[in-house]
Amino acid sequence: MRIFFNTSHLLFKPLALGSFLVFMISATFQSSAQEVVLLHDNWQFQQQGMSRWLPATIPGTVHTDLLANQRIQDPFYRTNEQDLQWIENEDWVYKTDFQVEASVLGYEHIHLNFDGLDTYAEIFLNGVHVLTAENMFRAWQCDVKALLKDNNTLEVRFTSPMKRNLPVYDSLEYQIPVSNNDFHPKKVSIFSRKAGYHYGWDWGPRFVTAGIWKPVYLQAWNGIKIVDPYLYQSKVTRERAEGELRLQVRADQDEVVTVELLDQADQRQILRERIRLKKGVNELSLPFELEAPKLWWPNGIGEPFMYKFSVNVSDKSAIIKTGFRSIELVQESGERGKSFYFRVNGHPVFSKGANYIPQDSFLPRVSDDQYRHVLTSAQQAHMNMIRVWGGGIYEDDIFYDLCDSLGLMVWQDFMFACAMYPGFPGFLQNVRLEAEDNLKRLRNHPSIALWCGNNESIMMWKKWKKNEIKDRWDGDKIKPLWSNPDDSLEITHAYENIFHNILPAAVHKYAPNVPYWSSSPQPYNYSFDMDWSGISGDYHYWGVWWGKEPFENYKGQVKRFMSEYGFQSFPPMATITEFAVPEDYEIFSDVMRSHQKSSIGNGTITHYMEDLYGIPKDFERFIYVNLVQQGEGVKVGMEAHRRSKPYCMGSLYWQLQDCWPVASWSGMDYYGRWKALHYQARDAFKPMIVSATSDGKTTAIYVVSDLLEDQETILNLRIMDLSGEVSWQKEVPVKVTQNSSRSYLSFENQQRISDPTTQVVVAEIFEAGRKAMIDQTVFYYEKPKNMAFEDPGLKYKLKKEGGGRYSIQLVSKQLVKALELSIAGQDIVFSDNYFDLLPGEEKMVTFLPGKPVDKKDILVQFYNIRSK
Ligand code: BMA
Repeated sequence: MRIFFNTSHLLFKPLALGSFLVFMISATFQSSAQEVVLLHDNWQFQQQGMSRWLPATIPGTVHTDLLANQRIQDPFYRTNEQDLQWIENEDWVYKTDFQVEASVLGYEHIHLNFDGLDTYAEIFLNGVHVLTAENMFRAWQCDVKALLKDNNTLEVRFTSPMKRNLPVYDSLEYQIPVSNNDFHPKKVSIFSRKAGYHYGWDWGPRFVTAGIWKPVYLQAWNGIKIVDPYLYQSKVTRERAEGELRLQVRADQDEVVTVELLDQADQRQILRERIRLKKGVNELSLPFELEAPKLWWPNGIGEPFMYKFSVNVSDKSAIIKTGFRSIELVQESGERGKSFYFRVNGHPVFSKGANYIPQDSFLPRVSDDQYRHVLTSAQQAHMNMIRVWGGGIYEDDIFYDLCDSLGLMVWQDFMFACAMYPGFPGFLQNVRLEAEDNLKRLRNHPSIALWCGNNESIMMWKKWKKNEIKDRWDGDKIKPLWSNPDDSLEITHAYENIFHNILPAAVHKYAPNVPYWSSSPQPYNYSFDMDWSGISGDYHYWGVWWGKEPFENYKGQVKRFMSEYGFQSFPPMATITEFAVPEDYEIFSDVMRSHQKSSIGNGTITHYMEDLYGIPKDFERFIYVNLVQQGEGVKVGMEAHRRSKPYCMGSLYWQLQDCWPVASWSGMDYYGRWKALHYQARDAFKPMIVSATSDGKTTAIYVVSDLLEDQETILNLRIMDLSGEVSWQKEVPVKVTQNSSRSYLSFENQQRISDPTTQVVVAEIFEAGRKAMIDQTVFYYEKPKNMAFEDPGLKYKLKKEGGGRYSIQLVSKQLVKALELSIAGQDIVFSDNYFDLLPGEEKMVTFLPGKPVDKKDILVQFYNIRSK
């Protein structure tokens, strides 16, 4: 079972109903002229061709229903994934019987709604075919007024995506290139509009799911219906917000109605107009103005203020939650290329954050608490941007509601990743409608800062065309990439159609105040022959990891906007014990390897470990060192990016979290446990940091500030040995300019550092008057394995603080490297973890456990002694 910490009880709510509930509430309480009837009860499912029906949970997936009925073992346990691949080749049928009350049947209009069907489904109501679905990302509706009775049967027949698409694959003479992340020898994932990661990824298992994965319900109403209300913001300043209330109103007759927009907080009327409706669908666009709006700001810069408006049309009402902000993607030519950054409310913002993948292979079981934990953790790590990566899903409404309220900007990919796509007319139309559905659903969210066409397709296409990456391309030798230049032209045309025609046109039409960027990464919003040096556009840097370059290379590879970079670790032991048993505790065991999907994963982890930390023999110790190396290594990148501001204006590491328990690039694992990386991100992404760097000759101490105002501070620098003896010290008052990065102190290494194995630099920045410490950094010249660390003589005591909180006070005689704290049997987020403890300086770490803690529950690891 998946348990999340830091939340009182893990309510396993089957799904996040988000704005759907808002709709229901407004329907129930604001008008009797409409009603919603959820159809989630009484479902059964069957493998096509088998006689047995089993109970099913809706929303859900075939895999989780099979699991609940004990037809399969836990898909995430040990190597079970391998035994469950048959499920993707079968067809599945779901059915329910339901009653409809006379009061509902009496409505003039009744629609059947599916908010999500995964993926190929035929729907029958009372034996009559009412819908065909073929896109997981779309919502489906149909008029069922004439078919509904007191007692009804609803049947949903799912066709296997493999059965459906293998013939399509076979019918093409050439291959449309797909990366090896699709684990099947015949890569059909691109023909289905279904989450790419379901077909396998280099951090995810292959579970090609099927099912009713989002709510299904009847919607009944009389008279008028409000559809897709949208508050379009054409201009937003501190003084005024201007725009249009755009909506569709469906009317049964010609009539005159009053349309009203009210601020729910104070019932202030923003707009009121009498409108003459025609029978049928009316597209309305009504200008509004709001004086002195409270603005929506990204995390760390200001409050992400949200408004809640009601839109009233005659007797109907809908809710719009939104925030006012202007957002621009600024690409201005300068001496060294072209900028790439987001200007929010006129203010250039350095984007700090991570890439986000879906939270589970089986999406409907992600609870609201899990969304809250993951995104609150991002906000606590001072992130202000999350990139929803294109191999997953357009996320649930609750995801965007949380991003809105936490001040997390969203870089939203359309769902295309690491592949080229077909250009069949039906496919293109499917994509067009998918874009329309999702843009309409999401466009009121102020957090959405960018719509991006795809992940890495254009970059890979360039490589595929050059045939540069044969080694990453050996999964599919079944047929040639293309047999003649026309095939390749066809693929190029499909690309242009989707990413330079259909998607930008849809963004322009339905969410016109959000910028569009056709692929990540790319230097320009595009041409096939681009200069990839990174002097413009966004950049994925994988020299560290794929290229086995040293972490130090993060410093030399700083481009305008780093939208991906990262390094792997295994999850913490508490998570490994969930899927493995002690006999599996070896990274090359079958079980551990099946939870390591990167082709170069284990070899690369050990390569870096050997070089920097040494490889412990003991498995648990190996896991600890792996966590430390991931956190410390990736942090080198984060700091280098921030120091390079304003040349570089974004740092999004790969990846925020996981979709199952696995070795991956994530900072938080599947259970929401913070790895060292997430702690390091929280440290490196603070609004103001002190950061040291050396080019081998000179050491420079930088202060980076993302704040809106200048700050008076004191910068203190010490060079000390491992027992705390200071050989040189300097303190200067520093006025840190708002939104800047600058080196305020430096020294020649040769003059100050005589023995890099025993000396470190400690830099600290304090508020003026030496009040509170803002940030501290410890800088090393040597690899950890070469440092002359000794047994530090660490002492610590546990103290009960108020409100259920505890503190651990730590002190040591020698510098303690990478101190890891954990509490036996509990999942805790500490006020600090995986830190270096300075000799002789007491440090207090606080935490809020779920149950009382005793000193013997405290587990401490540190790097100094490498006995094992
Ligand atoms: C990036 C992503 C993913 C992948 C990751 C790690 O390029 O876009 O496709 O999982 O690298 O290899």
